[in-house]
Amino acid sequence: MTTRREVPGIRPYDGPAGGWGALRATAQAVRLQMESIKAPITLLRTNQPDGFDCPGCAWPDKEHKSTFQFCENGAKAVTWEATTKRVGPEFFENNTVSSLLQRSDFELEDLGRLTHPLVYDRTTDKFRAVAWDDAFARIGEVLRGLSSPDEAEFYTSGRASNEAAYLFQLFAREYGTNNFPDCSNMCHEPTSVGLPRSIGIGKGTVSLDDFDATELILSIGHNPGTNHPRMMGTLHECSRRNVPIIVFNPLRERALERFADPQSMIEMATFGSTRIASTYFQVDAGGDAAALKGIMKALLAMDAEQGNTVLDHEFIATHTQGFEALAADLEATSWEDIEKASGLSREDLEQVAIAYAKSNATIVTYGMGVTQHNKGTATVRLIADLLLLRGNIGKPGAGICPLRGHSNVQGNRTVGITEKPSATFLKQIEEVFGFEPPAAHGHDAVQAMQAMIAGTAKALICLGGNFAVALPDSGQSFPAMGKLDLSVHLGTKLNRSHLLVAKETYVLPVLGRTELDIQASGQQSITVEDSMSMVHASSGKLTPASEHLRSEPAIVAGIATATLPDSKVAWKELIADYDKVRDLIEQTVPGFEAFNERIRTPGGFRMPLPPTERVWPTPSGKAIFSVYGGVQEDADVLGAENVLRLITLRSHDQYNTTIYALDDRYRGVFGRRDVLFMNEDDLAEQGLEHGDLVDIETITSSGRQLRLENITAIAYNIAKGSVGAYYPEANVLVPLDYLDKESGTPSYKSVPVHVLRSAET
Ligand SMILES: Nc1nc2c(c(=O)[nH]1)N[C@H]1C(S)=C(S)[C@@H](COP(=O)(O)OP(=O)(O)OC[C@H]3O[C@@H](n4cnc5c(=O)[nH]c(N)nc54)[C@H](O)[C@@H]3O)O[C@H]1N2
Ligand SMILES: Nc1nc2c(c(=O)[nH]1)N[C@H]1C(S)=C(S)[C@@H](COP(=O)(O)OP(=O)(O)OC[C@H]3O[C@@H](n4cnc5c(=O)[nH]c(N)nc54)[C@H](O)[C@@H]3O)O[C@H]1N2
Ligand SMILES: [Mo]
Repeated sequence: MTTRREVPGIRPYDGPAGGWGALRATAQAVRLQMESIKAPITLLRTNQPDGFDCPGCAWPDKEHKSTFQFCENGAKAVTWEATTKRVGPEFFENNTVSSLLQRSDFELEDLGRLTHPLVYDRTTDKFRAVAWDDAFARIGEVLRGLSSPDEAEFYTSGRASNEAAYLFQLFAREYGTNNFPDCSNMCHEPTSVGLPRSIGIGKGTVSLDDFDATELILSIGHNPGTNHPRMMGTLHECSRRNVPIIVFNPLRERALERFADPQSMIEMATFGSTRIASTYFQVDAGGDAAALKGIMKALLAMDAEQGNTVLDHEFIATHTQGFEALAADLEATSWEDIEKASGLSREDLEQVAIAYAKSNATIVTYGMGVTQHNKGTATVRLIADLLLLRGNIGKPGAGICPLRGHSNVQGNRTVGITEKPSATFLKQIEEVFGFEPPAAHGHDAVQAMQAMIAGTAKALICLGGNFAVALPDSGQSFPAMGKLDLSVHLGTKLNRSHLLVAKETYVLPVLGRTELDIQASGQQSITVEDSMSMVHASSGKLTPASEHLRSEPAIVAGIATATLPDSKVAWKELIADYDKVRDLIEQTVPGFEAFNERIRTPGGFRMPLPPTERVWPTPSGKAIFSVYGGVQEDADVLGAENVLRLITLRSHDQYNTTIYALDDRYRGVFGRRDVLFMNEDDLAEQGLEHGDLVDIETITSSGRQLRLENITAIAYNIAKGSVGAYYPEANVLVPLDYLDKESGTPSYKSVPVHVLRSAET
């Protein structure tokens, strides 16, 4: 390799993921945020039977009663919330909103926990403390004054508990709208839309036990070392059993190559590590559909050659429909197109087909690398097709495993956060509560922002999240926040969306998941549903960050009572005892029978998943194969010259729009985030060198100019033609209308861009 110039903050990382580096980073997170005496106790309570659910990710724990599972990024999430830093009225007295907007996302949240309810005062350009009841009264007044309930948008972050989310949707539906933009719309919506069409339910079908019995794992488009760190323990165990793990990812992610388990005394003592991927395919960004079609095409060819012994024909005949159409489409798709679109060779894909044919039980895991694409829903369905071909759904050790994002994003959907509610759910609401909920479909996240840009949305109530920063095209999304009459944010820490003030803005500080929640009947717990449909209780243990905080359910109830004086819901009683909220969930949502009883057993219970028993809740009662048609997610822009595919991704030190620190250790980036990962050949073709300053420009169909300037291009092991930059900074480059039409999810991971040398300054 040629010697490269030194670029500040860029140093190759040669070790395995995990190991001592992870332990050091955990200690560092604790030191920066917490008193060292409290920290170990707090961390030990994470994911324990009587403790709180880790706010980090939705990966399950073995029955939620195992010994403490070490996880660096879980520790960061917990210490971020349990920090001793505070930001109170005095600080806001001394700082205008305009001045705060100059601070970085990292600096804003690093101010610490919010302590008082705040209202924006336009005359001083400052936030000041406000009494809870005054805030509720005014919010209620504005909401009652809108000319239609559909002028309000109700956003939910996947962090919200089942109880808070259920009350939130109940309030908004009684108020009169189905406008429920939620973070799922930016995340796993292709799963929620695609899987019901294929297998009848929009959730994964595997449990942790299946990983004990699996013979092959295909891991597509997710980065567990950073985003689902507790999954690394599972992958580590599988690898030690010699289960092949075939990875598809344009970037070489260290944790998918080698991992040292901090729980393993031997690996820690010997500085050893375990391979994770048995084979690593650097598929092109957006090339997964082509790759999946290639594997299936090879599989069908093998089946024909080997006397129909490769596919599970009995399963296909008994349990599925649409096989012929899939087979015909695969026949019509040429290897040439597959190779070109995937960036992988026919031989490679045939090898995967051989491994797949050999395995008696296969799991496919996938994340944002699959969903955040123009044809995300269609690609999710191809994953289901691949599994169905060999009967890999509804048998031990096999199944589909979408890696959910937020710790309760799946639960929110289950309890009614959806802009497209089913008729049965609405009927249940009407029967139990005696009001008629609206039936017309509401806005998802992108549509909500489009309505704000158009000026037709007037109020935005956010149950958590950083709405404007998470959405694409900041150049339009940021100013749209200012057009609103009212914005209300329930949050733990200050973020940019709070500062993009509307005519009136309230920031309402909430109790975090780690904190004690005491209501009239005593200490409360909430519930969450993990990626594998396990529902369990979570109870905070820490003293709240401030005596003025309220719980999310209590704040929702406060706003609801002020907005709907004649509400049919007994808000006060529900808040006094969350068991009563759960009783209502039980009465209105299927699968929650004996809810309160079952969450009192350690580990909780599993929501019904009919496909695990080969029951397919589709209209025909069968699992349904899909036809993708072609291999490209969008053929239009590919003809243009020098087009690169921009992937926007998370660093190791970030939680969505929350930036914990500026390092991305496993990718060798330290103290900075203004970089563009590029393949060496792409650098050379563009006449660039490692360390050069570049501007990135999106190729849009609308003619809108989307540009990010003065980013440092760095040579990286990434598929040729694909480039990578950090979210949320790169959101200025993502077009708002460039999305998967079936699910509405933005194509955050395949933005067509030009990369140009920055003008000399
Ligand atoms: N610590 C931490 N944990 C988190 C989060 C966090 O920000 N920080 N966020 C939470 C949330 S909300 C979510 S949704 C999840 C996200 O978890 P992931 O799904 O892991 O999300 P990303 O980091 O955005 O990207 C995942 C991977 O997709 C790859 N990729 C990009 N494009 C493609 C492609 O076209 N094909 C393939 N095969 N791969 C591709 C990228 O290289 C990257 O390795 O994590 C959750 N957990
Ligand atoms: N370019 C690009 N954009 C993306 C993505 C991408 O990969 N690329 N990923 C998308 C995905 S998958 C997602 S899920 C979104 C998420 O994006 P975000 O909206 O950023 O997600 P959150 O982590 O929910 O929001 C962070 C905020 O939640 C608040 N918060 C933290 N804990 C609590 C709590 O307990 N209660 C309340 N009420 N508030 C709390 C804090 O104030 C914090 O500022 O971003 C999407 N945007
Ligand atoms: Mo997400």
